[in-house]
Amino acid sequence: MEPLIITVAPVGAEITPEQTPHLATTPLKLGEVAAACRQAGASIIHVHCRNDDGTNTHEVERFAQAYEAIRSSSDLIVQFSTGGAIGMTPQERSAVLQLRPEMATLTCGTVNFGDEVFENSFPIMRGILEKMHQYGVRPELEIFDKGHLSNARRLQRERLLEFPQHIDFVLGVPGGLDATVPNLCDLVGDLPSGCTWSVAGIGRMQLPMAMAAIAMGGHVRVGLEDNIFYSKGRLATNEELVARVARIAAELGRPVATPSQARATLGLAQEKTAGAVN
Ligand code: KMH
Ligand code: ZN
Repeated sequence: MEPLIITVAPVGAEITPEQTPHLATTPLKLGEVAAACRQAGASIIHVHCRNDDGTNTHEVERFAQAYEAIRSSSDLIVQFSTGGAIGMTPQERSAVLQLRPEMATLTCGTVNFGDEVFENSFPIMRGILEKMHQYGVRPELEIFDKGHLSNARRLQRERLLEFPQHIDFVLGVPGGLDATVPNLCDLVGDLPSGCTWSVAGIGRMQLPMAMAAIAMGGHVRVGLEDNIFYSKGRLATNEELVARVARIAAELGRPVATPSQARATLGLAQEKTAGAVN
């Protein structure tokens, strides 16, 4: 099996500083988290930004500062969120693509999100994809529900998307598909040929989904965006969550990928960056 690509999603848009002291609210802190997670075995960082007070922001300037901080402290693959936070406009969510990150997420359909709705209509998806093409940004397709794969195939028929792609299954969002092994197997069996995939289990399903992905030959996303606990009642740091997956993967005979190996697996250009560990 290929080396394991671990994506760390350290911030997200849902958790608050009141819930955990480990939320990186500034670009400087995000740079520190990136370095620690790189040491622990991560090769991709999925980026959301906050203001100093912990509120959400998708301002281009803040993302530029975060990008610089991450780049000066690590050689991680930088993947921006275009999902943002519920209530942000598609324009706000996608403006950060002008910074030309190596990758960015594209959620492939609308989904209930707790009591709210995470809106990704076809016009919204097309608009984001067009900007990705304009700025040369590689998408990671975020799949919260089975129908999202059908939507991705429709975008392919419209010639806005080519397969194979890298896919991230986000399972266990209240309103999306449950994080179960049968659901994961079903999704993987439905992938267009040649796609690589990772899974992000929400809450206490983060670790079981990661274990299943390691065994199945997939890749893993962990981090406080999806789960703030290491174990019941014990708050986690991002690097602890990454290190645990790397440790278990090693026991199962899957070493973790360096960012350079992950770039090769995903077909991304190799970058010369500061802060490389090896
Ligand atoms: N915060 C969620 C509403 C993404 O980053 O692309 C959307 C999200 C997906 O986190
Ligand atoms: Zn996200």
